[in-house]
Amino acid sequence: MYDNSKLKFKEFPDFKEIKWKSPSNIALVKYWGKRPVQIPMNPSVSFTLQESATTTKMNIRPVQDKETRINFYLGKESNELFAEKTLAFFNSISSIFPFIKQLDFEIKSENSFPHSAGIASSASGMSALALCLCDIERTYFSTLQTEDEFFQKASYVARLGSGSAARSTFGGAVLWGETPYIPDSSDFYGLSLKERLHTEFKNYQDTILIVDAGQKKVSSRVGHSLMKTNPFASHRFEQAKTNAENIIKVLETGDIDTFIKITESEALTLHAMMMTSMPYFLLIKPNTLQIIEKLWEYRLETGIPLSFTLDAGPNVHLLYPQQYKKEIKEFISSELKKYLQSPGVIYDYVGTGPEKLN
Ligand code: 2P0
Repeated sequence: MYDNSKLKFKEFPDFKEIKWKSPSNIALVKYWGKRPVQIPMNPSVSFTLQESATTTKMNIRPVQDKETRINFYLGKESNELFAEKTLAFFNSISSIFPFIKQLDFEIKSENSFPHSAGIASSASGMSALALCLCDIERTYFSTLQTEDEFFQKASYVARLGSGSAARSTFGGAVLWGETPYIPDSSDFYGLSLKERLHTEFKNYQDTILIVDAGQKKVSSRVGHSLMKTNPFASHRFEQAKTNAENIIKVLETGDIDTFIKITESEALTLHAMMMTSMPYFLLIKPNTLQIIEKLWEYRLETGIPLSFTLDAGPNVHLLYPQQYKKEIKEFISSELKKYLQSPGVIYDYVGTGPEKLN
């Protein structure tokens, strides 16, 4: 779709540093199951986060040896594994950006959140890389001149790095995957739902409770692939299609009761898919369930529309309208703190999307 043999330097200009900050996102309707190449089995919908982001600086120069070299720094440390992974990713997209083969890269990447927080750094990291590459194209080849073209291609490329990254190149809420309800939707890139967001959701809060800061035992890559043989998979994909359409309607109308039903059911279904895969596995911990039980009691007692979602891990994302921030903070300190590990609590909220920095 985006292969373009013209994107090659005939001569090298003076290169400037390129710098992008790109957010992570939290799925409300989950992507779990895919087919080659990075095509989701169902549409997913996410909130873009504001505080949890990756900032990536890219410096390029004409290739010195025969093959592209990448130096990758995560924070201040040189990271050989990330360098290798990024090189493999760049090689896989060199027909989209033929100039990659003509360049060496120095990439310096920093996450605003601790590694142990279990926030998807692949989403923010891959989208930041994709935005930098699209920016090289835009700057030196004068293509991608409209915002729509630029961010759509960035989302397409980010998807090839990590599926959920396709949803990190836009702010507000994002749909990735085809649904008949939204005619422009695509399996190949995300679509911003920002303009459709009801006021209720524009600054919705996502407070992340760190239940376990350890490395998870089963990767998302393995989790996705186990959906190929999961006996409930086809029903799950149908359910997610319905939920994606309904959550978009909810985001448009501000119907928080239905929002709660869909997001909590999606979170539990995601983990049910893990438990019913073969081999089966568990990523939630006893304290994940303790928190969910407490949350349900609290909602019943107070009437405050606090709900939860889960990513592929044990940490709990508390979702609620901004006006209840004070109450939720008190609830966390009095009832939930005892279930948490350092760094404990990360306050985030629906964000504005990626940003070019200079
Ligand atoms: C999501 N997750 O929709 C789901 C819900 C985790 C739970 O997408 O193999 O890192 O890179 O495409 O995107 C995590 O999987 O997987 C994920 P790849 P990714 O956010």
